[in-house]
Amino acid sequence: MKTNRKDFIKTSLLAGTMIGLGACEGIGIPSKTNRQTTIKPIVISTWKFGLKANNAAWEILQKNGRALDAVEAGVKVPEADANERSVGFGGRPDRDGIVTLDACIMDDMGNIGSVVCLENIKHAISVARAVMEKTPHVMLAGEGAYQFALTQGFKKENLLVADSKREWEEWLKKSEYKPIANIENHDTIGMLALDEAGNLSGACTTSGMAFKMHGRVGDSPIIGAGLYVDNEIGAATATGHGEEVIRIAGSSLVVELMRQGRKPEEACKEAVLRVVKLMERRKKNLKDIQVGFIALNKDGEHGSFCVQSGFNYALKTKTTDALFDAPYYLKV
Ligand code: SD4
Repeated sequence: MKTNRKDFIKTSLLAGTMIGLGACEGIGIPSKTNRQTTIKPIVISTWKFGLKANNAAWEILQKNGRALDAVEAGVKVPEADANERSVGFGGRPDRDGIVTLDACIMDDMGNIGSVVCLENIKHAISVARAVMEKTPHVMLAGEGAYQFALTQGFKKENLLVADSKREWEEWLKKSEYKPIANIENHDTIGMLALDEAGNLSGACTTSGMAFKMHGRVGDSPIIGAGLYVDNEIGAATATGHGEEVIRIAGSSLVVELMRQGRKPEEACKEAVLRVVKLMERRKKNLKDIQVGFIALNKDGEHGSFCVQSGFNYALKTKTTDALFDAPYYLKV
């Protein structure tokens, strides 16, 4: 089910009314009333592939499983899908024709793990989790990450599918790096979950911007940029042009804004306004980029905001399983 912005506002207003009765999911724009009950479990994730990913996460959440296990299982769905051309197996390559993956994971205890520029391993998120749980470090890069993955039993696989190879060969004819907002499908899955026990976790995984320079790292594997979780406050994750997300330490900022009292959508909006401000200061054209945030607070309220139309996110609770268009800044 896809919900457009108009329906989203309608639903949000209805939700705002129902929160007062203590009976609703608190969708979208926050209520002014105090929430009586926390919505849990709940899972949200970026883009349309989030719908299927949420279902996998839900399998765990509905059995009172940990949010950490849920987000890992959830994002593994697009990672394994060759038709999802922006994450894991089937992801688009860099300009040298090499698929390199970035991923990170964070739990309710402040444990973190991340891999950057990982090659030939499909489930980058599980390698990130292994970094978190089995090493004294929080981030492994490139060859070191790959060698570590092999020691943990991950199998070497060719991640470059025929369609991606063809697109890359086509791209080489002009070799112009001009990522177009929402168009090149350079999407990332970021997922946030609150489990029945009231604990939050998040995961983020991507093949990054198509035709990036070899060695380029985006926001997605950087804790604080592509993902942040504070189990006392809430969690946030980002998608879009990673350079702009890193510039404002995006996901950490969203969580800090929630700590200061902003509802999830307000916090996401304020972070997007920071992106806008720094784009304007640098005299860059906002139309050339997309940045979207999603956020989930400790009460199970969620929200989203992005630079321009086109970004959507998936929500799953006991009563809702839907895709929503995120509200956006750029109206023309
Ligand atoms: C990156 N943020 O590598 C990722 C890409 C993405 O929608 O999310 N695109 O910069």
